[in-house]
Amino acid sequence: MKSIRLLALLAPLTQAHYIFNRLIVNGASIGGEYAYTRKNSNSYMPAFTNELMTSNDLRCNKGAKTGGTATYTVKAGDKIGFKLFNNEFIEHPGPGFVYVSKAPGKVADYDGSGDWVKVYETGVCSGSPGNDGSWCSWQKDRLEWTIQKSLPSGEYLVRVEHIGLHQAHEGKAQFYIECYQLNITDGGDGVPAPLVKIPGIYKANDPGIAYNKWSNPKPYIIPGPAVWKG
Ligand SMILES: *[C@@H]1O[C@H](CO)[C@@H](O)[C@H](O)[C@H]1NC(C)=O
Ligand SMILES: [Cu+2]
Repeated sequence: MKSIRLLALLAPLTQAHYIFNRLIVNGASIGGEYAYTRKNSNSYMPAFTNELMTSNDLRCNKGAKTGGTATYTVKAGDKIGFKLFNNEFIEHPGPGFVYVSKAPGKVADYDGSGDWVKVYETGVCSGSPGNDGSWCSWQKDRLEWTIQKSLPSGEYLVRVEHIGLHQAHEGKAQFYIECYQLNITDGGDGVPAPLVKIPGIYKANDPGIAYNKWSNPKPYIIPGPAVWKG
């Protein structure tokens, strides 16, 4: 009885959480859950602002490790999808991002301590940021990034992130972060910029992190560095 009531309480909350753990390449699903995604100990639970801003966990989430994940080979120009576990949908308002970092050697052994570049972002499509449906990623089952053709070839740590803003006014933005390992071939001779380190991309009081969507929401300012266009 007690446990049933507890489940009923928890179900709507946990259903709203999500994990980006399925690789999609040009519309085709590649491997299963976590085939090329580093597992982390948060699973579908979010990490919160106060845990991440100055922590190495901001790279690939808590408990994500080097060594145990396979790497998939794709081509520059491919459209990469990061699909949610269990055919779920993004049902928190907020922005989405992809950041990449070229590994100095094998990406499987790379901890993400080098330079990163933001290669994709999505924010408000139309309407007020206070309305959940205004966010481009609302009720999508994945974030998608087309690899810039001029991105240099190499093994990359690919970090996908969605930030749920519904509790951000209480200092509790919800971070959903997963890292993929991609071997990108047929790349170009672009010079990705600006280069940033993680942690270091966000501050707790950035207007896009400590955002209040509930009362007279201000125009949303996307946090982090500019996107490299390629
Ligand atoms: C990356 O792709 C190159 C070119 O196809 C290949 O030679 C290399 O073995 C691949 N590396 C990994 C880790 O898959
Ligand atoms: Cu949630």
